[in-house]
Amino acid sequence: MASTKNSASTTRQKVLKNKAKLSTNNKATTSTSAPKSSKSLFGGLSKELLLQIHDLMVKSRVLEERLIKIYRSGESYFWIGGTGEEAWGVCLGLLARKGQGLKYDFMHLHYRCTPTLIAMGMPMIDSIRLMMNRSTDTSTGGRNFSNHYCFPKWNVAPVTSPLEVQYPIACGTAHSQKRAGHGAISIVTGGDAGTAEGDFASSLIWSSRKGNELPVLITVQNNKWGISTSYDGQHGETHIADRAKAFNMPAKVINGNDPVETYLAIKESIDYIRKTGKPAFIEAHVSRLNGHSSATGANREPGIDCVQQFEKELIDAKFLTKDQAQSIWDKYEEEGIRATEQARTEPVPTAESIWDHTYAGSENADWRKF
Ligand SMILES: Cc1ncc(C[n+]2csc(CCOP(=O)(O)OP(=O)(O)O)c2C)c(N)n1
Ligand SMILES: [Mg+2]
Repeated sequence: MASTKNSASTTRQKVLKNKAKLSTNNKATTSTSAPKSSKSLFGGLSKELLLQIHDLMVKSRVLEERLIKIYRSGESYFWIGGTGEEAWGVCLGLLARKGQGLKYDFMHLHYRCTPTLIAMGMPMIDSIRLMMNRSTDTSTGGRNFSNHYCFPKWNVAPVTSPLEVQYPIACGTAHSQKRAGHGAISIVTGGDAGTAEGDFASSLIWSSRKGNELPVLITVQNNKWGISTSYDGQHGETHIADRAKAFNMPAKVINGNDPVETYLAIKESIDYIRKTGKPAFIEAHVSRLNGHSSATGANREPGIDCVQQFEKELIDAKFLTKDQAQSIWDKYEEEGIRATEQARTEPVPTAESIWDHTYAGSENADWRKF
């Protein structure tokens, strides 16, 4: 694991140079310049915030590893999730304006979003109930698989299995938010391979029409893989963010394994969108630490481990001792075990409930009559 302070800050500098390159190519991307505070090791973020980010990253990692254990023990059918996206996802969740309705941000997330929801305050048991298909699962009543969350109370739209449909939907909520005028924005996340879909291209078009720009933060988590297809053979563009430049959006390429760089970049983009009502774009480079999903084994794979890396930086800076760090891991391990034991006692959905929340009662309700 290359996780010294020096290598972390070198990576930050490299990415900031990269961003500078993007912004010199396009006048509209001047807001991509490096935040002043990025010169210092932790970008001027407070110790309290850094420890909060670390705590939530650990919580998210422990939860995902618990979900994989549940899958392996035969208590669930499928795992897909966000190990490797903790730095990115936690910062995003902390920066979103959380609530229900047009005064708050809308979240259109993909299936690696556990860290974002943990940062927004989701208890572990909500994720475990979904994983174990319990009727007590508030997202889907036990009818969808892991990480396919839905929390209307926080404007978290349902995570979809078809890739990228969330991108144009985000333009829809952003349109309503613009009309309402409360300064709330829509935020959309998704993978690199999915950007091949027309829905992604549509979101660039709909969000950036001159005079009709929309307050939407369009993001891509680039882990360089789409199941088993590598990025390099699939993309003619150098950066996915280059595509946003063509639509005159401020576009950043960031190291999404670095929570400090990520926090500062997301904050700058969100501030810009709230102020101008116009879209912004972030491509975050992240790891995919347990492969695509349980379909490929969910085994640990090589890649930068953002949680371990950040923890080492905090310990080196004497913001945290090794013992304190261990007790955070232990605390969440305990919470995960307790939540799993609780979920085991709860029922799965009944056969009749298959008609709940469908067009039951309408002429199209019963497929047997088609
Ligand atoms: C429209 C559509 N096409 C194909 C799939 C099958 N599929 C599921 S995940 C995936 C790979 C997606 O890769 P990427 O967008 O990079 O996201 P990642 O899984 O790497 O986070 C594919 C092709 C799908 N779910 N939806
Ligand atoms: Mg990918």
